Amino acid sequence: PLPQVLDDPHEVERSGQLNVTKIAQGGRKLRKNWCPSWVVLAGNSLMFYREPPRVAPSSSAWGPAGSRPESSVDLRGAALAHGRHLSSRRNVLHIRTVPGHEFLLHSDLEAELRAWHHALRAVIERLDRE
Ligand code: I3S
Repeated sequence: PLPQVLDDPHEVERSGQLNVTKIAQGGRKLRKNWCPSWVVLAGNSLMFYREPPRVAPSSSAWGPAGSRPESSVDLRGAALAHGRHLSSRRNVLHIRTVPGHEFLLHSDLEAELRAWHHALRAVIERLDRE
């Protein structure tokens, strides 16, 4: 199914290149597989694309034109934490969604990861109030 954001476009809160690994699916632990990903935060969704968009990101062009994200998660009720206990890497965030999907997000750039942390926290807090 298409993410809700396509029917009801929200402004992109943040997008950028991160290293991502899923570490659990529906509460079941997975083996780490770090991959670079173009990550987009919009509406109630965090979306993962294989490649960055070919056009400059804007509110109307936030993914590779005409393409769907490789995967997408609903951030309603999600838990956000530092991921330092889950990785030897620096600058890691841990996200756990209500259905028990867990992701680690990593950047070599500390400021970049901090900005993602703030943006994700703001969206999750907004969704908590809705
Ligand atoms: O938490 P882990 O299992 O020590 O994570 C490392 C492993 O997944 C490793 O893969 P193999 O077990 O297939 O060799 C990865 O290459 C590492 O990147 C993982 O650790 P970091 O600390 O990078 O999250």
